[in-house]
Amino acid sequence: MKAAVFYRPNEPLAIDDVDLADPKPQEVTVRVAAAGVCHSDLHMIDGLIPCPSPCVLGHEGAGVVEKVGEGVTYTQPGDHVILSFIPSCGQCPYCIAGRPNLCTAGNRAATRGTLLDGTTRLSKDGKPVYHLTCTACFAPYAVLPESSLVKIRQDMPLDRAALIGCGVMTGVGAVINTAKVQPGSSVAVIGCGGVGLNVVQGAALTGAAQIIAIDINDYKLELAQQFGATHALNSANEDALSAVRNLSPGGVDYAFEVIGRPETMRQAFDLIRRGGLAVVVGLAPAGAEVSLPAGVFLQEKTITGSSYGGTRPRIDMPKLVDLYLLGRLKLDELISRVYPLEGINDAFEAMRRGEVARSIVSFA
Ligand code: CND
Ligand code: ZN
Repeated sequence: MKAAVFYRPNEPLAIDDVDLADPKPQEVTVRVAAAGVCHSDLHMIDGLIPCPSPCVLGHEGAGVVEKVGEGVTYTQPGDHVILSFIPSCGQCPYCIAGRPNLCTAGNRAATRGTLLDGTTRLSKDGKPVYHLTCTACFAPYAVLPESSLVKIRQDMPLDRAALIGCGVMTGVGAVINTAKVQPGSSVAVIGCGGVGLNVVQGAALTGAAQIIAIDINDYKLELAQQFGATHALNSANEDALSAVRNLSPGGVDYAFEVIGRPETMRQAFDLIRRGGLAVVVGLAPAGAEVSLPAGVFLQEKTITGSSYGGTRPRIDMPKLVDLYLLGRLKLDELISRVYPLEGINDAFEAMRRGEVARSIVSFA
């Protein structure tokens, strides 16, 4: 089959023929319907975050179960599923504590680019090809661990469902699971791309009173207002700190960094009030550090990261599907463009130029 393969940073992905073996025990083959284009993959293409090579990218997807390996009990052929980009072993202390997004084996496999047993089902000319985050969904078929699948209602359109696989879950989850934003609070969101717009809509869902969208692209700020932002600030033209202090004296209750830059992570910390919470969602380049003003620790501010929106995928994702089907979660508005697999590099260029909320690759 054709797949989008990463070989080296700072090069377009290759649309190459790769082989996909049958699922082993506890694994499943999924026919991918659609895959969203997320900036994490672009960070790898840009060489900011390490990526095993060669590797089929794509970590935001949904599809239909085609085949199940021995011992699979959760799913059967024909099921509609969202692909979760962190599998879970179900047995480590994190999984037992209800934090499968931190699963030791799942995170190890996801970054190493293998399935949970340390091997790959993808290959080319008999040599292993890695599966980004066990999903590798920039391809018409994927083999995943059973624990990477989340069954969803059959009446949910699969291209919309794909977005829940990363951007929507990561953004809404950062608000609901990680920050637990309270109704009536003030929220700043720095970076309103595919993930940040979902932080904005997550904040709107929780009933935040003030949602201040910050970006350097006016188109993203317009989108953020459609997604529930009450204020929009272009930080290329005005100083975000003083503008936010004017809107929310003393600082906001919660600030979210959704870009992946140390400067804006620091900005999120500076924007919160005493006792406030800053949440880092963006992925920083490998080796980057953030410095914090030591004099303000007695202000009891908190800064934390949010991996995959702190999700327990099989609990949260079906709820997001229900909210969409009830008309309470915006997904249609996120899909700016639809590309065939061959257009994947154009999709990343459009993201780089800031032209899209999200693009999807469609295999329909
Ligand atoms: P996308 O490119 O769609 O959005 C980034 C936004 O940031 C754009 O709207 C830019 O205009 C804006 N921006 C860039 N620089 C600045 C700046 N200096 N000040 C203000 N705004 C700026 O990216 P995305 O939404 O797909 O991804 C955002 C980050 O989230 C990225 O780092 C990605 O790797 C990360 C992420 C994290 C997780 C997780 O589990 N935590 C999962 N997926 C993606
Ligand atoms: Zn992502």
